[in-house]
Amino acid sequence: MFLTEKHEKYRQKIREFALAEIEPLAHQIDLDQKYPEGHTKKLCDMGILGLQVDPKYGGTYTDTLTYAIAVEELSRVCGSTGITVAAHCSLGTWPIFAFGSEEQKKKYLPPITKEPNLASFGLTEPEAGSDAGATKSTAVKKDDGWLINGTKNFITNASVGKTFVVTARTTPGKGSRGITSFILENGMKGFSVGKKENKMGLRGSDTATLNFDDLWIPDDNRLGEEGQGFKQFMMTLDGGRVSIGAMALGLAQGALDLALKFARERKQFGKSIIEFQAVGHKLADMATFIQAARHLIYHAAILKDKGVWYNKESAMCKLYASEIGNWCCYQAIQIMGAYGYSTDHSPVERYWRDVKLCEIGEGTSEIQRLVISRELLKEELSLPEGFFTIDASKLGG
Ligand code: COS
Repeated sequence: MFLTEKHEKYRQKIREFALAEIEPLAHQIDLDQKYPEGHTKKLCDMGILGLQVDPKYGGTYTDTLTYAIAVEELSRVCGSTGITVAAHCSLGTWPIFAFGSEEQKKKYLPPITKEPNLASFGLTEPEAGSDAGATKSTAVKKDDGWLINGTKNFITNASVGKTFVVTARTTPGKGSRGITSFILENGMKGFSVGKKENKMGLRGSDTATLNFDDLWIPDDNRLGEEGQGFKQFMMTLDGGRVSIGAMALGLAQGALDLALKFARERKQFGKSIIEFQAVGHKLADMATFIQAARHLIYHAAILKDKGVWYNKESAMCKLYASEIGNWCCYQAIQIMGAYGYSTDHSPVERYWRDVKLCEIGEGTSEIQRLVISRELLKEELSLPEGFFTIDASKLGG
C-alpha cells in the first residue's frame, strides 16, 4: 500500500477500536433500529467527531485521507456508525469550518467536536432531492434576522443532532442563486423533528424529518453570504461523497473479510471451497475492485486537501465504490450461501442492506454520472485540431 506509516498506524488504531467497541453492538442496533446511547461519547473520545475541523476550533483534522480511513474502518464493522460519522463530519461540521465567520466557528465547532454531540445537514426536501436547487423552504428577513419555514426529509442524525446546517430560499425566482445556508440548533422555538424513517439498511443510524415552523434566528446564524447556499452545499457534497465512497469501501472490505474466511474454512467435496475456481475468481474480483475503489477514494481525499477542483474525482470515487460495494456484498452472500443469507450466522446480509444507500445518498449514481459527464464535456481534448472529424461527404447514400 502507498500509505505512510502514520496513516497505517491510525488505521490499526481505528480497526482495534471498531472491533472492540462498535462491532459487538452492530447486530443489535440493526435489529432495534436505534442509534445507541453512549456511541457519540466513544466516537468523541477517539477524536473522530473532529476529523474535518482544524484543532484551533476543537477538531482533530490532520488530512482528509485520515478521515477517509476512519470512515472506512468503522464501516468495515458497522455501516450505521459509518454514516453517522460521515454525516456529522463532512456535512455537519465541515461547512461551518469552511464557510463560517470566526465567531461562528468559535461558538459552534467546539461543542460538536470536543464534546459528545452530533451535527447534521439539511438539504433534501420532499420536492428537492436530486434537483437540490428546487429548495422550497423559505427564510424571510424579519427583525434583524430570518423567519424560516419548511421541511427537510431523510436527514441523518436528525433527532440525535445538536447543530444543523440547512438551506432555505431567501430570494424567490433566482434558482440556485437564491438559496442561503443557516446554522440552527435543536431546541430552538419552531424547530421540531418529525417522522423517523423505517429503513432497509443503516437501521442503527438516525434518519428523520426536520420541520421549521416560524423559526426565527438572528442574522448571526446566516452561514456565509446571501445566495451562496447552493454552492456551499455543492462543495460540501464534494467532500461528503469521498466519505460515502469510504463507507462503501469499508462495507465491501468487511464482506470480503468474511467471505474469504468462510471460503478458506468451508469444506465441500473434500476441499476448501476457495479451491473451486467459481469461488476463487469471485474473491479475486472482489479484492481487485476493492483495491481500485480504495485508490480512487484516497486520490480524491488527497485532491481535496490540495485545494484543487475535484468535483469529478469525488463523484467517480463515490460512484465506483458504491457500485462495487453492492456487487461485493452480494457476492459475499453467494459465496457463504445460507450462512450469508441468514442474519443469525453472519453480518453480510446487513452489509448488503447497508451498502445500498451509498448508491443513493449524497447524490444517486445517476447524478454522479451526470457530474462526471459534465466535467468531461468541459475538459480540453488531447487530440490535435482536425485529427478526427466526421466528413459528411463520405457518408453513403
Ligand atoms: N462546487 C462549487 N460550485 C458548484 C459545484 C461544486 N461542486 N457544483 C455546481 N456549482 C455551482 C455552479 O458553478 C453554478 O454556479 P453559477 O450559478 O455561478 O453558474 C451553480 O452551482 C449551479 O450549478 P449547476 O447549474 O450545475 O446546478 P444544477 O441545478 O444543474 O445541479 C447537480 C447540478 C445535479 C450536480 C446538483 O443539483 C446535485 O449535485 N444534485 C444532487 C444533490 C444531492 O446530492 N442530494 C443528496 C443530498 S444527501 S445529503
